[in-house]
Formats: sequence, structure tokens, C-alpha cells
Amino acid sequence: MLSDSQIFSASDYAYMSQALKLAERGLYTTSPNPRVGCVIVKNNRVIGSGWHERAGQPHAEINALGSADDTVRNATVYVTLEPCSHYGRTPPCAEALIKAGVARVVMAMLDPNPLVAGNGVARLRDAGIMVQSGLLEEQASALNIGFVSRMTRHRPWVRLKIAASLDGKTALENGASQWITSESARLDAHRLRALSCAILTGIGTVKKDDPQLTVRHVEATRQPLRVVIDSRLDIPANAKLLQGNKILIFTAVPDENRKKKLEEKGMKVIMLPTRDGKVDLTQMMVKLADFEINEVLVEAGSTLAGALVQEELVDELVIYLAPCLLGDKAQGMLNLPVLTRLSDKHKLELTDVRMIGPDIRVAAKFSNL
Ligand code: AOF
Ligand code: ZN
Repeated sequence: MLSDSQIFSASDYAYMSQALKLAERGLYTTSPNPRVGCVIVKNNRVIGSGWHERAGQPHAEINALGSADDTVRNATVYVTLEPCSHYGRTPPCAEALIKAGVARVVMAMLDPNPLVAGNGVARLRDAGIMVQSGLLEEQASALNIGFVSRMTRHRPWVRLKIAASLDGKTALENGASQWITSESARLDAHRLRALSCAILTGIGTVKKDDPQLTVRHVEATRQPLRVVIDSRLDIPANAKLLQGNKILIFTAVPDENRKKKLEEKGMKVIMLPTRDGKVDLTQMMVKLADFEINEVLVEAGSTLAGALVQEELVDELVIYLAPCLLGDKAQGMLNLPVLTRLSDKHKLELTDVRMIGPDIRVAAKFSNL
């Protein structure tokens, strides 16, 4: 497999950039499938292009082949993910490319799906097609961070969103927290929700804020699955979360009666093994991956948020900081065990810092991953 980017020409980079732009159009729609874009080039001209829009619908390559305004024979195909070799909801793209008689396939990354994982490349090479990989791989992989996480670790990519004052406080001592950050920051957070396959919260937040956890104020073609950890299964019957679409409740209490009542309302209740009387969070993430959840957004209080960080289940933090101070008596972001040595601090790597209206948005990844 060629992976040295030096072998690619400037026009290879330009065409793959176009394919990545096309892939991005599927940002809010493709899950559980990855976001994939494809550009077909012949005699230095783009003769076809496409992207994957929705699971169950044609893959990027098929859309690109279908859009071609010239014969594809001997063309070069730029695709952001290895063409598939399996029969899933749709037939294999590698076969379609072979049948079309393309000469060269340049891809950004291999498909981490074990059903494909190199088989697409092998199939194309066996048919005499020149195949190269690794062009703008980092960008392609970042675009599918959740899909890659689910395929390689069998757990979703987990983002923890926190809104706080500049001194890192999320609520007053008396619990008042609405609103610390600006409307612009809250709108941005709705975009984060729209990106996600699931929004996760805890029973404490349900009781305190009675949130809906839906995507609003931004265009959305689907609503993420709403997930509540309710170890004792005592979600209030009038909670807003129980009014709309189905939600998923993870519990540690085998109370068939309460479970039945919730299921009658159309909710899904799942019993999980416990740790210290609480839902085992690692098992929960495995379960979410079983349900084909690629990206999770956590919107929870400091107890659940702290527990997830402590168990190294958070991959990324997105913190909105408002230009105000709430003082030391206000509530903190994360309930974590006391540290006695600075060398034990939870280390992060900043990935993005910007202003959103009057607030600051900081994104950071945990470097222990
Ligand atoms: C491609 N091009 O545009 C995408 C691919 O159920 P299916 O048939 O939609 O297959 C889903 C799998 O196909 C998905 O898990 C991933 O491995 C691959 N996605 N492959 O050649 C595409 N979206
Ligand atoms: Zn495919």
C-alpha cells in the first residue's frame, strides 16, 4: 500500500479536496454510515461527482458514476474512503468501478469496517486497477471520527459539552444555571447535537432542568436518539423527555413494573450490569456501539460528566465560556476524585479555540487516547 503523500501531485490534492467537500455534505445525514465523497476525473476534467447521503441509499462512488457526463473507462476516481467490497444495504462499489473500467483509484483512507478493511483495495488490484491510499487521510478520518471509533474500538466517539462562566462554573450554589452562555453559543450547541447520533444525559439533569434534548434552531433532517442514565428507574412521569420520540433509558434496577409502564409509552429500557450500584458506563458505551451510534454528545451535570471523564470514556470536550464570573461557591464542571499530585492531572490537547458571539468556545481532546 502506498502511503507516502509525496507521490501525489498537486492536482491529486485538489481533486481529493473536492471529494472531501462533497463528503461533508453528508455531515448531518449519513449515520450510521460514514461521510464519503467521490470525484471522477478524465483528461484533467471532472466528469462525475457524488456523495453518500443516507444509509440505504447509493454510496458516493455509485452517485458519481451515475452523474458522469462522459465514459468512465480509463478515468481516475478520487474517493475519501476505500470502495466497499461487500453486500450491505447496497451492492459493492469496488465491483461497480471495475465494471465501469476505471484505470486508477485514489483514496484518502481504508475502510475500518471489518467487512471491507482492505478487501476493496484487493478486489480493485486483482482487476488490474492502480490503487493508491493515504491522500488527505487525516481530514477524511476526522470527518468520520465516530464511525472510525465504532469500527475500531466498538465504542462511539464521545463529546462532552459544558457551558460555564469564565471562572469555570456551571451553576450557582442554589442550582440556577439558565442561562450563563449567550444565544449564539446555545445555537452552536444545537449544531453539535445535529452532528450526533445520540445525546446522553443523567437523571439528575432530567429532574433539575427537564430538558428536551432535541435539535432545534438549526436545520436537521433527523433527531438524535436521546439516552438517559436512570440507575434507579425513577424518571418523573411528566418529564418532557417522555413526551416526544422514543428515548433510551439505561437502568440498574430490574423493576419490571416500572419498565413495562415506560415501554407502554414507547420508551426503550435496558438493564445494564452495575458498578457501585450504578450503571456500568463502559458497558453502556458498548451497548451504544451495538446500536450503531457513532457520535455521542453528553449534556449532563458534574456527577455523570465527572464519572465519564474518570473512566476515560470522554474523547473530546467542547466548553463554552461566558464572559462572567460566578465565584468559588458556585458549582464546578466536573465532579472528580481529589488529586494529591499534579502529575495525576487529566491532560488534554487543545484542538480549536474561537469566539462565538460574546463567548469563547474551546475544543480539546484527551491525550490519553
Ligand atoms: C463506500 N462508499 O459512500 C460509503 C461506504 O449498508 P451499506 O451497503 O450502505 O454499507 C455500509 C458500509 O459501507 C459502511 O459500514 C462502510 O463500511 C461502507 N460505506 N462505502 O464504498 C460510500 N458510505
Ligand atoms: Zn460502497
